[in-house]
This record gives sequence, structure tokens and C-alpha cells, in this order.
Amino acid sequence: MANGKFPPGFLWGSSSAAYQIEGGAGEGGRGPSIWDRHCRIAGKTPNGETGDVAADHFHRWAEDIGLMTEIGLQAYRFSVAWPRVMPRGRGAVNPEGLDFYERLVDGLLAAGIEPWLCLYHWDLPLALNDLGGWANRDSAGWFADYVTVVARRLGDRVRHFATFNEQSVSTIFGYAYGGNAPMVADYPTYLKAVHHQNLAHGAAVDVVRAHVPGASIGVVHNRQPCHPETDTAENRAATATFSTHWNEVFPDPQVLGHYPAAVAGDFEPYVQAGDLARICRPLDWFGLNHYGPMFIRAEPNPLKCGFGANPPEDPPHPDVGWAIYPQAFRQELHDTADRYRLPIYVTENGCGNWEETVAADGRVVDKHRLSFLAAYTDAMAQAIADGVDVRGYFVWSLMDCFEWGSGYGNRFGVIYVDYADQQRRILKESAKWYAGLIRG
Ligand code: BGP
Repeated sequence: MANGKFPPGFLWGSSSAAYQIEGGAGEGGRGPSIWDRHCRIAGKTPNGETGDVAADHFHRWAEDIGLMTEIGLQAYRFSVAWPRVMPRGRGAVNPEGLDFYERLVDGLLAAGIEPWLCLYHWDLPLALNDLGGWANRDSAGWFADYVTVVARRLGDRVRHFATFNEQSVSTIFGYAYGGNAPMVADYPTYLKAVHHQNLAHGAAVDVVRAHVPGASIGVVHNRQPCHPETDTAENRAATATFSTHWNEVFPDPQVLGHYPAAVAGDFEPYVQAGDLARICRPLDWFGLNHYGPMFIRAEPNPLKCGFGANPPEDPPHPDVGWAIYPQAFRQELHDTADRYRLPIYVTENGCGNWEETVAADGRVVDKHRLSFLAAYTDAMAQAIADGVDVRGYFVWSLMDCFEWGSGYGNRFGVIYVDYADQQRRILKESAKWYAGLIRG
């Protein structure tokens, strides 16, 4: 489908996250986060890999902006690391951390690339985790204080702010079954973490509005249609419960002003008078992250049942050869627009691969990713033609990076990072294709 199918002014960008690309973990006064500790626990990442060095973006940010320019990106979504700005999460501010983000933002602006700043992409300062982390109701206030520091320093040049990235992933993995940092597996603790992150979101919206006149504020949520692995009563029930948590417990209160009916009672003990009004603050856009549908197999922990089940059937895309579901993306764009009635920016979409190498001619031929992106952007164009208000698309990810529990093996970038050869960057074939789409 030709680029002519996208409306004028449609925004093309890419996304990244601080812990996944920056490195410089012990530099510039940065404090530790829950992920620094997590990666040091035996068996949590392949070969004990960490984000200590990652793609060394902390030092190579200027070169990376040059590559964004080469691709023709119009916007770049990055996250600010809370522990780089406030090493202990509250109290003392680290001027070197703020200087780093100021240089990055100035570099983007000089290159004509719009900075989209995400305030939280999973790297909670470790010192706050010692106080209970998101399970402590004070966390909303800690977050508001940190957001105030960032908004004051960068609000004169950054206009687009996202409060959080994928809260359901960080709380389900982090507090409901403990697969990721901070490795808690306790339903009541999870409920508290969800509610407090919701309060933190609302507080952050208010802080940014107060400090940044004309700010455009959104939040980034992953949403995926969920299907039972096989059609049994247990799997159907598990699917309904899982989907409510995965897709709704954050955006519903934030945008609609209430918890989903099926789980509202579970949250009740933690909700105080006035909380929902504090959480539901006016937003300018909805950031949708989407990779594919999920398949659910009932299991004792209802929040673990989305991981490990098999798709009931394999609908391979002709060019890709493995299961991809562009029509589920089109459906999700419809569902998100119908439910939340906000303009949508697709803030992440992309595809990982464990087997990517540099060919003898120096190219990285990532045909599968190119086909994936072509099919998914096509599905997005169809949704727009159907009338869904989609305003922009950010590919995940700008470059190969530390992929959380998968370490460095699973590559998601449109730019290849040769970790073994001085972090050399190579534009993959998908990046060249994306550049063509943007130019089109
Ligand atoms: C999102 C995260 C990104 C990145 C991406 C990879 O959930 O926001 O940080 O990790 O997922 O996709 P996948 O979930 O398929 O590993």
C-alpha cells in the first residue's frame, strides 16, 4: 500500500527506552534501579547480561541522532531514567543526569526531530523499592516530584510527554507473578502497585500541565486481543480475567474514570475518596503498543496464564513465513479508538529475531522484519481508511538493545548494533525500507 494512504502530517518515528540503550550505568551520577539488581540475580538474563553498557547510547547519542536523520525520522520517543535524574528516587537531584537529557533533546531539535519524552519505562530507583516501591501509596508523590524536576528543566523545549510505558507489563510481571523486577508474586501487592501507578499517572499529568504550557500529554499502553488456546470453559474464563488486567486496569480508570466492573471489587480496599478523579485527567492522545494477539491457557496464577500458551493455528504471512497477525492490529486500533475515544499514536510495533548477522557484503538483511513492518503498516492504513484516528507510528526499536529478560540475543532494532565490534551501527534493510516509507 502506498504511503499516499496515510493522511498529511502523519508522524513517523521510532521508540527506545533508557535502560535498554543507554548503558553508562555507573556514570554521570546515576543511581541503581530495580533492573540493575534484577540482572545480577543468577538465571534472570541469558549469561547474566545487564544493561550496564547496552548500546552505549549514553556516549553515542550524537551519532545515533545522525542515524535517525539518515532514516528521516520525524519524532523519537525515548525514556528518561528516573535514577539518572534522582539517584535515590527522591531528594537530591543529579545535575549531570539532567544535562545528559538536555543535550539529547537539543540535539534532536537541532536535527528537526521531535522529542517524545516518556517519564517511566520500568527503571524504578532501587532506593524506592526498598521503601515498598509501587506498593507504597507514597510512590505517587515521589513520582510527581521527579516529574516536576524533569518538566521544569525540559518543558521549555519538549512538548510531547508520556507518563508511563506499558504499566500492565511492569506490574503483572513485576508484582503478580514475579518474573521481572522487582520479582514480587502477590495479588494484593499487585493491586496496590496498579492503583498507585494509576495515581502517579494522574499526578504526572497535572504536573506537566502546570509546568509546560501547550504540552501534549498521553500515556503508552500495550493492548492485545486475547484468545483461549483451546475452547474450554477454563480457558475462556482465564482469558476474560487476564484480558481485563492486561488491557484495561490502567486505561479504564485513566480515561473512563472507573476500574473495569469485573475487578473493581478487588481494588476497592485500596481506593480512597477522590482517587478516581485524581487518576482520570484529560489526555491529548493514547499511545498504543502492539505486537500481536495473546493466547491463554488456564493455570493456577490467573495473571500468568498469558505466557507460554500456543496459538491455536498458524497464519503465516506469505513474505514472512511465520505467524504474524496484522489483522489483529487493525482490530486493536478499532477497539482502542472505540473504547477510549482519543487520537491514537502507535508508540511501539515491531518484531524481534534471535538470528541476525552481518552478511559478507556488510548488509543486515532482515527480510522478516521488513515484511512484518510492511504488513502491519498496511493494516494500520486500512484502519485509518476505516475511519480510526491514528496520527503517528513509532517503530520498536530504533536499534538493537538490551531486551530485558531476553538479554541481547533477541534483536528488535531497525539499526544493527555490533556489540562485539565497538558498538558499530549498521542500518538494516528494514531501516532503508522504513526511510522509503517516510519519504513516500
Ligand atoms: C515492549 C516494551 C519494550 C520492548 C518490547 C519488545 O513490551 O515496551 O521495552 O521490550 O516490548 O517486545 P516483546 O514484548 O515482544 O519482547
